[in-house]
Amino acid sequence: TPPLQPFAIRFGADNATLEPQGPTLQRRMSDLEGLFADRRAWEQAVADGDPVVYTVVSSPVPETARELPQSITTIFPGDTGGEFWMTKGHQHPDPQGEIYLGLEGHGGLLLFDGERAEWLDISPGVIGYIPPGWAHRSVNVGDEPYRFLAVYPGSAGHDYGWVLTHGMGLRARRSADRVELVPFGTP
Ligand code: M6P
Ligand code: ZN
Repeated sequence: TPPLQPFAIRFGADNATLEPQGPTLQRRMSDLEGLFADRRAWEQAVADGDPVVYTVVSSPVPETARELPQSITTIFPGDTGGEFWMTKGHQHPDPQGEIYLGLEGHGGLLLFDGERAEWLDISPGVIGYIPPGWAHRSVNVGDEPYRFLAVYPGSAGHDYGWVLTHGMGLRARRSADRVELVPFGTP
């Protein structure tokens, strides 16, 4: 594929869209099988309307080598069995970095390199840096939609199986009025 020509990309209303826009996707609860600690609660949520947990809108920049795609992810507020709603999370098959810029709401960026887990609070105006080799998952810890802009190398790729095999080190649980980070194995 030849490189793109220069062009401007604008945030749409409420920072929810990019214009021009490329591919979009919606992930429902049923797409998050095996990710929440409480499987019964997950099954109940799927049976109980299978809500949209998050959406991703991308700019038209393709996921190809040397290009630099961007996307806005919106995670809706909620918890399943006490675990805050979150993205599937992935590792880059080609270890390359990525940044997340907080746009709306209050979230967290969970990072795991297979041994160490880190948690970054992300609010509007904060950039979370994802170094090469760290799997990453975003979590909405607030009561409104959490949105962030992601910018990532087009050849990084998405490995979802890695997270199913290795976990993410920590889970983010609702505890009274705050976030409780618990070890991954804790039910
Ligand atoms: C961000 C980026 C995307 C990713 C999306 C959803 O926008 O990191 O590459 O696809 O979040 O996360 P996931 O792929 O883990 O569902
Ligand atoms: Zn990524």
